[in-house]
Amino acid sequence: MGQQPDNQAATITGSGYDAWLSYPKLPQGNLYKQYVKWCRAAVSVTEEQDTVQAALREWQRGITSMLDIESESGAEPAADGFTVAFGTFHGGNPLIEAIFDEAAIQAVGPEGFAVRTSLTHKCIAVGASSPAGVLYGVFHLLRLIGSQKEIERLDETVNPVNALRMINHWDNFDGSVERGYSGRSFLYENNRFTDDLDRITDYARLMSTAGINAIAINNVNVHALETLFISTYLPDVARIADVFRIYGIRLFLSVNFAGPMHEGEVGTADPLDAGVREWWKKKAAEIYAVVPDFGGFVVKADSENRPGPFTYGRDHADGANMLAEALEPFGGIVIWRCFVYNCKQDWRDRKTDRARAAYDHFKPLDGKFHDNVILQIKNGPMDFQVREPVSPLFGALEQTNQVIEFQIAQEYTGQQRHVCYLVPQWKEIMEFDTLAKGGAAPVKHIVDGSLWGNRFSGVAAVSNVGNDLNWTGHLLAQANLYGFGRLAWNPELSAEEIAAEWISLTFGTDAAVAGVISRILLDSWEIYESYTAPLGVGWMINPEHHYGPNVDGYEYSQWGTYHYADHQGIGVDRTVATGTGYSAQYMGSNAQRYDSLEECPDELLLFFHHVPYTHVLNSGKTVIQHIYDTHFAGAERADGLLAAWSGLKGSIAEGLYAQVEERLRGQAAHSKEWRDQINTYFYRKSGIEDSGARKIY
Ligand code: GCV
Repeated sequence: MGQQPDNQAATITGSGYDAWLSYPKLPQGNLYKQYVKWCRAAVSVTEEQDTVQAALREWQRGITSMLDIESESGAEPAADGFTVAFGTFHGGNPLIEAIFDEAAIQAVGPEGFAVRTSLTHKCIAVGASSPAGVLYGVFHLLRLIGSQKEIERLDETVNPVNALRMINHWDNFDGSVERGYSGRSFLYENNRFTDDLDRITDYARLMSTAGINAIAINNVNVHALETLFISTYLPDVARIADVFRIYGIRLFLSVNFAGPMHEGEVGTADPLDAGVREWWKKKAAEIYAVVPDFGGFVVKADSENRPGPFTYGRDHADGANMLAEALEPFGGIVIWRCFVYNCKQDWRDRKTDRARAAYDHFKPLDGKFHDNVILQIKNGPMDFQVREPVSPLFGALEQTNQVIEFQIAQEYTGQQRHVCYLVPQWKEIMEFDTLAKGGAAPVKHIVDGSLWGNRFSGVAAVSNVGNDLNWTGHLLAQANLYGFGRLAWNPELSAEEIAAEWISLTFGTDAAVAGVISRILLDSWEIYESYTAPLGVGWMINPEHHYGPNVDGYEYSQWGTYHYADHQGIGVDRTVATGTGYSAQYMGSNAQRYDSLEECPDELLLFFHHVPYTHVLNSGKTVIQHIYDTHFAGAERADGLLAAWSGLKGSIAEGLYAQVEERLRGQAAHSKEWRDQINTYFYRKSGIEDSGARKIY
């Protein structure tokens, strides 16, 4: 991007660094002429405000690159008088003030924008209530141009559906990234904050143009030194916040619940202890003194060996409310994670069930949290598997702010070595009807706050970026990062639309190229699922690093596997009558459907039921034959992804082509390992032959 030193320019071209801000040149033609007509003149911007100026820079960069024209700000309009103007509604720009009347202004929310082509004023105007809205609006216009849409008759008002659109980094101060698959952190190295604010600026540009407005910069597993981010390292935190602010992004920090003890000043972290409460209040004041728009804290407590209120016999409302009290005077919020479970639990009784944990812990606390606490709930009851049911906590919490947590990092979905476009999965989850309030209560209306009228709500996700030049390791994994932001902004966008946007902004508008890449993306989740985890079983991965097949491998399998396979059958009995009773955490017909062997959807059968290998699915196949067939087909389809991509050679930049080809080649080979390990394991376990008599190794 423009910020990089010249000597890096050659490396950067074709590297993917520019991502969806690469602004590929547009083809000549009628639309091109239309764009030049409107955009070649001066752009009218009257505000000096940092974010508006950032929007101006983005505009100039975009049209110079896409249309090969320069546009000065404030200079005279072109001879024929066409121009572009943007600014806040009351920012003093006469064109904005003339084009948007009071009704138009009223329709725009705090982060929204209106974009209108006024023939009277010969002006395309982007108006917003806030500078961040201007930035979003300008990028919207650039996206329209970049994806070859008409701009002659624009009249749109666009507001984000979700108020909080957040990225969680799991970056550690030593420079490692927990579940990072794109190199090391670009925020820290060797227990120092980076000096490369250019890269942070480019990151903020990418995030804001995807619609992100909040970023937590450190891992939820907060280690000793990161505990000091709220004290010793505050000046460094503030430098990053200064960059984020320009792009409409509020900075959050993950904090260690035992912070008061780590810093040695207070001998306890008991949330009801007066000294502890004072300590956090003092910290909050210190933070806001240097980061006045600080977002708040993200907290992982009492989970996977993290400290928390349970140590003191307190509950999670006690813990969260104590922090909330400290932040409230400054407008800060506490994002308290519901990923709370005992990783050392022994489930051999077949009644103890990790899937139950979030609901069992948090449902009884509904209504007990302060209104600046948000519960952050993972999309499923377990942990970002390729297939899980939706967490039953959605719908169950009627009086509690909540955000959904997705994982853009592909921990269990190919670790950015395999392509797995996750937007279709996230869409399916957002559309799931929880049946709360008597029905028609999809997750998307719970997390956008409309169902229960929450004060705070939104969508968060674990980041997939690192210091790899292309940010995400696998170039196609950028589509997940962009897609998350877009979906968080507007859950009504389809996976196809988001893919199409990302493709045209990254690769240009060649329809044949777009068709191939779109197919690869849209098929990829199904393909990945088919050669890895059948019928909702999950977890068949190597311990610790979680990459690659290992049917009994997951580190917490010492108490019995997560699939419960023996020589007769497979799957986890989560029914009420004979299993863990997890199915009863759902509402109404959802509970019945999952509990019933007949009605349970095939793709989740083994999540809810333990069945013989000969059980016949709704598809008409037996479970064992389904396993064989999907693994053979999935591995073949992985070859197909590579073949499809190979057809793009010569049609896209060589650098981009080559890096994806290398990943898809690796994926195709690795899919065979998955196929063979899974098929062999279940063949040996069950002793049942493949009806197709294919070779099982
Ligand atoms: C940050 C999973 C991951 C952990 C992660 C945890 C969490 O267990 O494997 O690396 O820890 O989720 O979400 O807190």
